[in-house]
Amino acid sequence: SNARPKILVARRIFPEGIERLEAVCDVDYVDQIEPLSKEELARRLLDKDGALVTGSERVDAETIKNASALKIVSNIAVGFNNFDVEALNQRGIIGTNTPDVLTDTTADLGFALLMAISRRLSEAERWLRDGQWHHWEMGRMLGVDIHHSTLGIMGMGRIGQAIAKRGLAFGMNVIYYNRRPLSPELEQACQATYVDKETLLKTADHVMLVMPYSPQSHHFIGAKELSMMKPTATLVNIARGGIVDDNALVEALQQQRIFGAGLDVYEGEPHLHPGLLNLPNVVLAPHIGSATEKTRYLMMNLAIDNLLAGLAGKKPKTMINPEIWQD
Ligand code: 8YV
Repeated sequence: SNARPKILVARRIFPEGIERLEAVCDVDYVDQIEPLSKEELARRLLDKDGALVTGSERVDAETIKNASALKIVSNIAVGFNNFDVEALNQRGIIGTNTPDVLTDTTADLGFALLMAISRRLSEAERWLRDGQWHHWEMGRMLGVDIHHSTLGIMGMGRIGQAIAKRGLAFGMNVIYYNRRPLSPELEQACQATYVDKETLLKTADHVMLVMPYSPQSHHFIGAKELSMMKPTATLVNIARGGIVDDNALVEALQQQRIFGAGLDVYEGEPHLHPGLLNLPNVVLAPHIGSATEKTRYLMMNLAIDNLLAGLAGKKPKTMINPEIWQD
């Protein structure tokens, strides 16, 4: 008789997910919110056919080296910079992610951060809670406008395009930079104009980062780029830490060389550059871009669908390395 597949669930997920998996697999469940160490992850993978991981487990040549039965690793995240795809490909191991289901939710948070930093919401609330509101004042908490300004989107994938559409509704002029321009049809759908990186930085009133992290996008925004931005411009990062050089960003914010930054992701998160915590002109979120109840369930269930498909020898819906698939 066919043995049930052995799988690892490397982090706590919703109980419904574990129930789905336990119905058909032998589950090694790491029911905790702390990520496994690299060694422990490698050890637990030794006898597994498949694994469900999150964006903070690093899956590379070393972690999968002795996992001789491993067929598939399913990431509960759209970003897969935690995977060494080349190492997976060499072993013929399937990798999957969770695109589409989180696009609008993440675009919403990008817009929330853009609006919050532009209108100084966090700073204003801290001031109010601090008991400082005694009089109306003409010059208090002056922000910068969002409507009818120029929105510059770096990285025009699914989430970038969803942000562009939100920008349109605010009457914004939308420009974007991407590795390559969108097709005329897609450009038409979000009324966005392709520009080079420098033009975007110099002309945007609001810069939104939505590109994948890779060695090529490491410190894509550093001191030089920040110095090209308008002093009234805002910067939002809902992509990945490491795309922004946080040292350079803290310095630019301390010297008020840009208006402010709205951040959901950080270099070395969950540890933040200590300078960020002391700045008034930032809005800081703890990597919650995809965090709505509906979307997190959709992500979990898509990741489980992918895992179960791969284990059953079927092509998973959202493979990150379809090039290794043979019918
Ligand atoms: C994940 C994310 O929740 O999808 C992504 O790429 O950044 C988030 O939606 C996070 O990576 C944990 O897996």
